[in-house]
Amino acid sequence: MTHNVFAAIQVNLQHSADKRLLSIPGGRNLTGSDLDAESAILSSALIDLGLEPGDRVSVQIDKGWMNVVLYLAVLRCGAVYLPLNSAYTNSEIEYFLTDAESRLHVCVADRLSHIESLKGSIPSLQVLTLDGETGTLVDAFETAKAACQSSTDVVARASNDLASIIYTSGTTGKPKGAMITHSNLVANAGMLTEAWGYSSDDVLLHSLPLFHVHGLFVALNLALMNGGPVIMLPKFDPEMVLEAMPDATVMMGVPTYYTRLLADPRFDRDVSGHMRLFISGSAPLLVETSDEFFSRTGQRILERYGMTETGMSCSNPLNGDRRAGSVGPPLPGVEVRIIAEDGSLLPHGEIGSLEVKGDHVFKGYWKLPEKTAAEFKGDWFITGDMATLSNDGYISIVGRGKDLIISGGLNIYPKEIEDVLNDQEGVIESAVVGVPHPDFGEGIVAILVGESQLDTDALQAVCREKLAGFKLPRRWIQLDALPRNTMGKVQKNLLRDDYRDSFS
Ligand code: MCA
Ligand code: AMP
Repeated sequence: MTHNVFAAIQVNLQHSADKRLLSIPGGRNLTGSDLDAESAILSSALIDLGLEPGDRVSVQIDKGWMNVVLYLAVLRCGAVYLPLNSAYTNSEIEYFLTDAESRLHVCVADRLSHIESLKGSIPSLQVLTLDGETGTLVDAFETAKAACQSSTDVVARASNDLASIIYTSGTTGKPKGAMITHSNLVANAGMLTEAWGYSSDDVLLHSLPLFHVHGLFVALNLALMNGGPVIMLPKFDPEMVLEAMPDATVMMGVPTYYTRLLADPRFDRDVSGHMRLFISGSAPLLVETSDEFFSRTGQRILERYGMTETGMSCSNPLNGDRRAGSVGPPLPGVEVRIIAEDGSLLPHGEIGSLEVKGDHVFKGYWKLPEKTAAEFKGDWFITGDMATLSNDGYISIVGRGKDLIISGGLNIYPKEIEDVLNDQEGVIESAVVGVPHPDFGEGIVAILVGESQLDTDALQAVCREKLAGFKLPRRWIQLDALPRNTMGKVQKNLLRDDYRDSFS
């Protein structure tokens, strides 16, 4: 028996052979049998290129149906899918490909020459391009199709074998590759199916990117594992979302999606009337947003909580009390506990470090056994989030033990930006903080100490060259010194208080 997660998806593709499972408005519609057949062809093409089970396939492309076929083909041939945010700059990409020892990289044609230049340091690297429906990946697909190379086999994988590596940043050092196994994905989709009553009758409105756990494993996997149709938009755009909504039943998004929908007066009970479930996660959903959404639509957004390393761990109930400000009880099969600084278990209501345990928890960080060991206590994974557990079993995330900014659902570790700034001439030191932002939840402020008056335009330009656009500070402050406590540690809480109105 194989534990390849693709096998679990394939059963549903075959049950829904003639059903339209993936629709791109204004573009292609693919049935279950299309997805099965085309992933078989592309999987043969990948094997033909020399790809072996366990090889890493890194992918930085635009969202589209071919992205879905590629994802399925990579799983099918037993390789490891490594999605990358299309906003990452060339220097960010270089680190991921080198660290992961990528065997195949799929990118847009514009990035090709840079990736080709990495072949000297990553000898086994091959590169294919994909721009919408054209590129050398499509050529490889067509060649395999013409040669009738479409092995229907799904390459056998053990439950603990890797299905994916997704990089996540950290408070110290370089981003770490979270190793996600086939059984992690099957387990998490099973939990969510049960918790959210997901079925083949559901139609998912998919506007999230396909390069994070949220859009790929929570949204897409859940729908495909249930044989449920997906309406896939290229990105979150309120106009397109409002148009597709009357045909959908479930939507998943980060809080920014919901605040942007609420900002549109056309979003009302009529447009949302066909929907059975709106789900929010990746960042805290403000109680005001939840309440405003409820009064506008008559529906309470269901908030859930998870991480790249764990997939989803907690969710408000489908039936029962969906509590604004809480992420609900643990999902079926998940255990949670709240731990004090001294390692003891805390009673209900007290704030402590949230730890989780279950079949959804990842295998560890790629090539980093010490970091992995440091973040586990036996089978318990230390999330780095601060939380409380109520008497009736609801978790509330009340803060972060880690120095992290979440902007529009994207995680940003200040250290990465501070490292770039501190390297610049004239900068003595810097502190980067997140403060309330009406659209993104949190916005980035850089506070600098310089030898003389600093040229913030020049600093902005350097950041833009080295860091993805969503990591750029949008407000710049220069001080004579950073506030420090008696231990010499920068007091970021004071800076956050001082500049909290920067975006209001
Ligand atoms: C884009 N920009 C941003 C962000 N996104 N700035 C701050 N925060 C952001 N999130 C900047 C760009 O650099 C650019 O600036 C300008 O905004 C316009 O870019 P564009 O791409 O057009 O922006 P947008 O379409 O308005 O995108 C905003 C968005 C998007 C819709 C909120 O970021 C998004 O879809 N976020 C969801 C991310 C997600 O899937 N998160 C899940 C990960 P400039 O012009 O100056 O360059 S967390 C996860 O998976 C865990 C497991 C979980 O719990 O879910
Ligand atoms: P990532 O590392 O990108 O997977 O992001 C995971 C982090 O996002 C978690 O550790 C939390 O800090 C945060 N997060 C995810 N969902 C929620 C939520 N519903 N409420 C508050 N924070 C969340």
